[in-house]
Amino acid sequence: MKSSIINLFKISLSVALLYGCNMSSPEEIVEVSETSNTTLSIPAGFDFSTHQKVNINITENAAYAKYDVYAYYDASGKTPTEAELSGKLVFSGVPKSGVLKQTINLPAYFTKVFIRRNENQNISLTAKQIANKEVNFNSSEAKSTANKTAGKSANIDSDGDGVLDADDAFPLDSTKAFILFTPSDNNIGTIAFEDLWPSTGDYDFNDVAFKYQAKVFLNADNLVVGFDFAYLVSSNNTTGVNGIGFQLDNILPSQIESVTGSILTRNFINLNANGTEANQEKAVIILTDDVRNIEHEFTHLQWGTYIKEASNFKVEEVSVKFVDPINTADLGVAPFNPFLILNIETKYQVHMNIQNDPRYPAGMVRKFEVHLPFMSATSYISNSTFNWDNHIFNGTLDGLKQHDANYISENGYPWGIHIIGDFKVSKSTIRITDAYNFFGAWAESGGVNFQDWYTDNPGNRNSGLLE
Ligand SMILES: [Ca+2]
Ligand SMILES: [Ca+2]
Ligand SMILES: [Ca+2]
Repeated sequence: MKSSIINLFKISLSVALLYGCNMSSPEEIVEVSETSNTTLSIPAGFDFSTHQKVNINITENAAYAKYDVYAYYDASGKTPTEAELSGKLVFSGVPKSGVLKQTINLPAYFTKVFIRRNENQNISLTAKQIANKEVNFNSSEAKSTANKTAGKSANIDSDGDGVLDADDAFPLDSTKAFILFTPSDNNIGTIAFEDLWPSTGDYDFNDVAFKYQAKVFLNADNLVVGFDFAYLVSSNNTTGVNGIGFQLDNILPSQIESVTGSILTRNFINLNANGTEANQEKAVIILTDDVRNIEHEFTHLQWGTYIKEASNFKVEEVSVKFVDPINTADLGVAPFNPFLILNIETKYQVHMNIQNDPRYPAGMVRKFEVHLPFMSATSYISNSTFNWDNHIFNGTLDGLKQHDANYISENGYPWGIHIIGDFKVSKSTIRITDAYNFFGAWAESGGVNFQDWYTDNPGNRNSGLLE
């Protein structure tokens, strides 16, 4: 299974490199506008999210039916073939007591989901409009389009979990039956951070960027027993030591049986016995304490030089198991509450003493975090009694708290952005507003206009300004 994930990431990266280097067309002529330093006027409360959390509510009238829910978008609105749905599976399940509910993350511009129902090989595929971030489906709506009598399989349930072998993603494991993917079974998401917080950055969003795919394992009751979080750091344009992780905002550390796969080598992260971060109110999972840990090869850094070769990074995976099965509503939707751990001082040490090996700067501490807008800092940060250094930024602790309130800068920008899909970051020092023509208009509309600003639709982006 892991090799297929690696291929998925590799394919996405090679496509990114291909497009980044070789594509050229008239609308991609590089022209940095004179509005580079524009301050964005952001409607109050806008969180810069490019996605929507959609509740899928399925009501089943038969005793047993298997569902597959797909995320698919076509501007023309046509119904996809089964082949076109390949790779776009978000989750599967068999309703329990007639009910199947999950919450999924879809790009904001998606208008429909596609629900495939299989009741004893009577198969239907129904397009359902998303209304008020909900989809309600009743099995009476299902119109069978195929009756594959020839392929009827015996009603075998080898592991006895109540899900037939043909429908069971783990036919020999009674603790697991289905998978919920974010974004889908053959797609990845991207999280990109600015690392100058709380100073305002250059907003190129390429300081630390990583791709991810989450696979949440569900049992026959459609409850979560664990999940895998695969990730690939695709950008690390910084001389500091930056870690990455995420908080499960509604899960306590004690609900987690184990976390495996965290890559920690810098001795500033303390873990509980179960692998969650110590001294945290909520469950915090650290992916790595230094994104450079996961390069294939050492690339020597000096102040002002960058690691740019994404192929130097490899796919890693963290696996989480729960003590007792939990609701997906409690788990939240991947990528959960992701954050960057900043060690700003390491930058300065590198800067001031270039002879030191920047891989091992002294004085790394668990201090600053950068989150997506309106996401909360971990309790480690909120409860910290650390003597905040004022020299790094022109502010007092009060000033810092103001910055901390929503992770949106005074000039209206976030320090992190999450995209459902393979997001191409800007070249260094190229502001996102220059690389992406409609980012500014999208943000100032509160996310209403230009919802597909980050896609490669004609006119959206200036490829010459992207990595
Ligand atoms: Ca089974
Ligand atoms: Ca099973
Ligand atoms: Ca930057």
